[in-house]
Amino acid sequence: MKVNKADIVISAVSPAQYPNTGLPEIALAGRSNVGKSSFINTLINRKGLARTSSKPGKTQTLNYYIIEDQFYFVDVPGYGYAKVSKTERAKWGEMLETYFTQREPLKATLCVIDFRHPATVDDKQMYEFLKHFNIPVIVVATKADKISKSKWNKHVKIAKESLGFDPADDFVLFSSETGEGKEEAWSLIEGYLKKK
Ligand SMILES: Nc1nc2c(ncn2[C@@H]2O[C@H](COP(=O)(O)OP(=O)(O)O)[C@@H](O)[C@H]2O)c(=O)[nH]1
Ligand SMILES: [Mg+2]
Repeated sequence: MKVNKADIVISAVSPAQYPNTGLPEIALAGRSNVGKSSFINTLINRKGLARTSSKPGKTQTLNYYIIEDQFYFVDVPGYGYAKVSKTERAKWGEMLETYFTQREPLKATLCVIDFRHPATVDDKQMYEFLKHFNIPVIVVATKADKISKSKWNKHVKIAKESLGFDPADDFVLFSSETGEGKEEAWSLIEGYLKKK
């Protein structure tokens, strides 16, 4: 998709604030700092639309970006927060569960993992959760630029094994630095957007 138009719509703190346009949604799930915001910025060719940070984020909101008036990217801030209270974490977990299990316009979720390291317990849980609820998943292994190409095969194997990857799913090797995987990601996303 050639993107000329992209805007943040809302940072939603509660379901009442989710858009009611009925436009399809593509969510991004993954640990804080893994590269979700960078992924969005890379796909839409905008450096700073989705906020990126080198610090793990604190805000617990679902960030809706409208793309070409056609669909939303929903940036779901990372699980695995160290600094939030138990109560806050439980509340956040509930909000995510409700979103992922009941959100009708949700077409697919990008499960974003760090290509440099094996998937974490949190990554695996998120992946299994999405699979359990039959939510279409695209695994995006990002920061590929940090690994030399000669080691890519080995890292793909490690990533898949540690995640318990289902070969029926799609796996995209990605880098927001080099644009690796950008076209492949777009073509998979567009495939889901076309599905009824
Ligand atoms: N080298 C490299 N750095 C990345 C990549 N993607 C994200 N980063 C960096 O990782 C940090 C966290 O990225 P961000 O997109 O904010 O992660 P988020 O918390 O998942 O939204 C930032 O410093 C980014 O510049 C990538 O593909 N390659
Ligand atoms: Mg982010």
